[in-house]
Amino acid sequence: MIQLYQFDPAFGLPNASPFCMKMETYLRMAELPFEMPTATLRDLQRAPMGKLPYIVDEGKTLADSTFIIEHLKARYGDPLDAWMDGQRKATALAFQRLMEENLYWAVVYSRWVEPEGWAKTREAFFGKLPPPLKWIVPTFARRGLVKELYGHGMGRHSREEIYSIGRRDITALADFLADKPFFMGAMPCSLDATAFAFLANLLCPAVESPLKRHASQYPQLQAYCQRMRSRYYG
Ligand SMILES: N[C@@H](CCC(=O)N[C@@H](CS)C(=O)NCC(=O)O)C(=O)O
Repeated sequence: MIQLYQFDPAFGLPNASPFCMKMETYLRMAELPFEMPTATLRDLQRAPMGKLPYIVDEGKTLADSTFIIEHLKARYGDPLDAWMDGQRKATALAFQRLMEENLYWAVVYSRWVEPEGWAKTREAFFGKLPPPLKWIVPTFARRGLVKELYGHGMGRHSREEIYSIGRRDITALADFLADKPFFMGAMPCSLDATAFAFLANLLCPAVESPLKRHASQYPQLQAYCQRMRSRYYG
């Protein structure tokens, strides 16, 4: 059986990491049996790319949610995306990139740099570590992410600019979803795994941020998250 290594659930969500939640949601949507061994700090250190999620499938370790999904499609079939034509697939890829390569960094800023977000993030990701690790590891992890944020480019913007970039992404998602049940129309597809993971993380009651306040203005985003949650995590 597939083993999925990810962080523990937090913030009342299946996962506070959008990439981990995307992976778990995809497995549920594709109805692939999987188990989740409790991930430890050692699992993170063992992760092939130093990040979670990763999976072990019949002895093979695979990292990166998108590469993992490609592997699963090749091995077990593609029940979610096979119905889409090239144009739909291209649009889905563009929205996936919007969330994973751009909006993600605005979320990182709100959670890892802003003091209020950091207090919650620290507890969610490191609260269960034994002392002295729970005092040391968060500081290094935060330092690393601030560096990555700067390397990506998002971290070079002012606070107001970062939230303005994030707000535009959220508006684009809300306008594109509009009154459709799923992102690409009447049928769910793998983009919904990413979208649900990101939107549920943005809207979760546990963490306040300007991004959350903006997303909350769109009832279709709230309704979408409720729909996805009851359909796949019910
Ligand atoms: N492209 C990767 C991104 C995974 C990722 O960024 N995971 C974060 C959590 S959201 C992580 O494990 N960070 C730990 C670290 O950077 O040390 C994917 O799609 O799986």
